[in-house]
Amino acid sequence: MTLTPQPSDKFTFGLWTVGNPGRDPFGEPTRKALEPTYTVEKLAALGAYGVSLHDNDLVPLGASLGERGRIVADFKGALDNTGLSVTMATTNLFTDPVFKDGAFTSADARVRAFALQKTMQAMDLGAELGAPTYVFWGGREGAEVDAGGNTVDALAHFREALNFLCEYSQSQGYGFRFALEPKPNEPRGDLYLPTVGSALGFISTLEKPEHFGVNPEFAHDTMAGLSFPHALAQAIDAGKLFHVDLNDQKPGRFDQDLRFGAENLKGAFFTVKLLEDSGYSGPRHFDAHALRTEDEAGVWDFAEGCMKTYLILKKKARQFNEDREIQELIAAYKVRDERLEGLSKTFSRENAEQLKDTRFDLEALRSRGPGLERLDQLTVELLMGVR
Ligand SMILES: [Mn+2]
Repeated sequence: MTLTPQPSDKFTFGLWTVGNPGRDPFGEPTRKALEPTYTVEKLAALGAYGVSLHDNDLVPLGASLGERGRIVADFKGALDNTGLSVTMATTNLFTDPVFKDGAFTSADARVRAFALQKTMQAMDLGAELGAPTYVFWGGREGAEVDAGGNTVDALAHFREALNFLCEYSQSQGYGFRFALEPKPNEPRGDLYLPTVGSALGFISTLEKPEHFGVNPEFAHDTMAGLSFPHALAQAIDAGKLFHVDLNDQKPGRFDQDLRFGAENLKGAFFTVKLLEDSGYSGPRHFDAHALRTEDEAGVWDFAEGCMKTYLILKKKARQFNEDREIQELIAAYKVRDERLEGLSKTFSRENAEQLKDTRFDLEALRSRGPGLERLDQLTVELLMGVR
């Protein structure tokens, strides 16, 4: 298996990721902005499959129709020349100060209506570029203070907006699959729908939940001290993994968006293993950026690093699945009992009665060691390359 990325690996990057100029709340940009057409050429040369974009990553806010047409035509030309696809589109509903107190969830009806207008225009752009998936990351959908009494209203407004936009997509024949991207905080003090679980719960309240899934992000769960592989597993279990944002993060920090695998190698390994084992066929999308210290060469090192680490971990996941000792330990860990599994799988009065009459050897259950120390050490050795 080669460690050189191929389009068939389905690696994708947001224009805003490699295009991140290194601005932070305390400092000015450290790099020049990259032209979208140049970004497409560079990513294609590195073996990427596609790009994703916010409306304003490509078309600046306030551009005339003529300017928009020229920019989109140039961009399409770069896509055609390189064979790259646009795999996901989204709306920037966070940079403009108009969204300082929310977009879809703003307490101001005029802001909510403008957010719908801007999103419909961004969906038109995404459809024109052939994006199959549309992501909603509510960057400003949250609050610092709850004194305005908007917390319940905000969810109702959010629901109305998503229902409206789903109908818009269908009436236009766009057929987008929508993915909600949860995040606990930043840039707002507290964001609504902070976790994968809250997004999944919210989706079930929408008019057409079948068109909505989630776009979990490694850094977002990690910021809150949660396990990303567990969040990912819940999305897979619900059949709602529509897209995924890969990066890395130290827990308890600001949103670092580090290179995939840069910090938590075990978390990255189990993320890749889950994606590969589950049969997820969507883009492996990197939503991260190079360190602010870097120049443009560092940006491409960052992009290459994300993909290479994924491929190494994919190889390791295969090795894990083929490692006889590891698989024997897993088989021993997952204790089977045909009779009890038969009784507990589905309820019947008879099964319930038999279960109530069953005597369990609790001393044996209490004293049994499941062998996780050995199994985890073998995993670590495998990741360190000595297995
Ligand atoms: Mn993201």
